[in-house]
Parts: sequence; structure tokens; C-alpha cells
Amino acid sequence: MKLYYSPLACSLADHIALLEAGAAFDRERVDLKTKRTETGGDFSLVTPKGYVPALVLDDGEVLTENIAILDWLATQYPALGISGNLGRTRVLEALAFISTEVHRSFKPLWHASTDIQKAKAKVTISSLLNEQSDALAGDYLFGPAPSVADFYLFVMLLWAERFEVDIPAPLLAMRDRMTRRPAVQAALLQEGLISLRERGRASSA
Ligand SMILES: N[C@@H](CCC(=O)N[C@@H](CS)C(=O)NCC(=O)O)C(=O)O
Repeated sequence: MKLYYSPLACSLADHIALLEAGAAFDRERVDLKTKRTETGGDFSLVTPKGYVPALVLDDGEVLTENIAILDWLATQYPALGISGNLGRTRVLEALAFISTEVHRSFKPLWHASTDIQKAKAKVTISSLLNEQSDALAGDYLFGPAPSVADFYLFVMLLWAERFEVDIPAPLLAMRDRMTRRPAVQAALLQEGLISLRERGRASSA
């Protein structure tokens, strides 16, 4: 398996999920502006969509779209999902909300837009995060263990921090809890988002 990713992009959720699962995989960084990969490859030959995440399976099938990839990972590695009758549906429900409501709302902050559009986006995101905060069922969205939906939500919290969007206290606590997980530390380190020194500090906290 190979994950195509870009540092701090939404592909970080898949990166964390693969590490949490203990999956054997390779990773290749993509420059989203030039569409070249770190080995000099043409990313548009991997997927004409030109965006991350893309997960190339061992049989050569290429998966795109975060909801589909995270759902596939939770199917392959059930510890990343939720058990029970409605388990998969509830996780998909959360993934769809995070993708189509929260992630989409960040667009004016990542791309050229007016100050008014940016300010409106921050208000919208803050209100969506409040909804997610109310949805927490303990430590994470579905209880004491994180699912793929929590990994995606975690990335949204890192984006919120970057753009100085208000984050409700329970989600701040969830972000900190998530940050301390060894797989999350490894993903952040591999994407160059923290240093080895910071990783040491987090694991001894
Ligand atoms: N519909 C896609 C969107 C993924 C997406 O927005 N990826 C961003 C990074 S978070 C990207 O690669 N943007 C570069 C581009 O669209 O050219 C999904 O849900 O996976």
C-alpha cells in the first residue's frame, strides 16, 4: 500500500489511521502546487483528481476521497471503526459531516478570499466545531477509543488552531489527548509538523 500525502493536508487523517492500525505501507509526499511527488513522479498519473489523499492498494487499485479511504481502512482494521449494527453507518455519518461541512468550510481560509469571507468562514467553523464537541461521547466521538472519524476531526482541529478559529474546551482536550498517542506523534514527526524533541516532550507528558 502507498499513501500519497501532503504535510498537514487532510491526508494526515489517513496517515494516522495507517499507523494506528500498524499497517505496512509506504508514503510519498506530493507537492500540491506542482503535482509532482517527492520522487519526481507526476501525481496526476496516480489520480487525475490531483488531490490527496490517494491510497494505492497492493493490487494497484487507487482509492481517493477521504471518506472512502477512511471507511475502507476501518473495514480492513476494525479497531479503527465502531462495532454494532449501526457502527459503520455512524462512522460514515461523522466522516460525511466532517468532510462536507467542516472541511469544506475551511476553503476561504486556505485559498484567496476577502477578509469578510474569511471572518464568515471562522464563525461557521466555530459553530460546526461546537456541534462536534456536543457529539463527543467521552474521550472521543464514539467513546473511549478513537475511530477514523476522530483522526479526521483531529486534522480539522489542527487547521482551526492554525487559522485561530475558536475551539471549544472539550475538543481542545480531545486534541491534546490525540496528540499524545504514539501513532499521532509518529505521523506528525514524519510529516515534519513536530520535531524529535517535541515528540520526546509529548510522550513524557
Ligand atoms: N474531495 C476530496 C478533497 C481532498 C482535498 O481537499 N485535498 C486537498 C488537501 S486537504 C488537496 O489535495 N488540495 C489540492 C488541490 O485540490 O489541488 C476528499 O474528500 O478527499
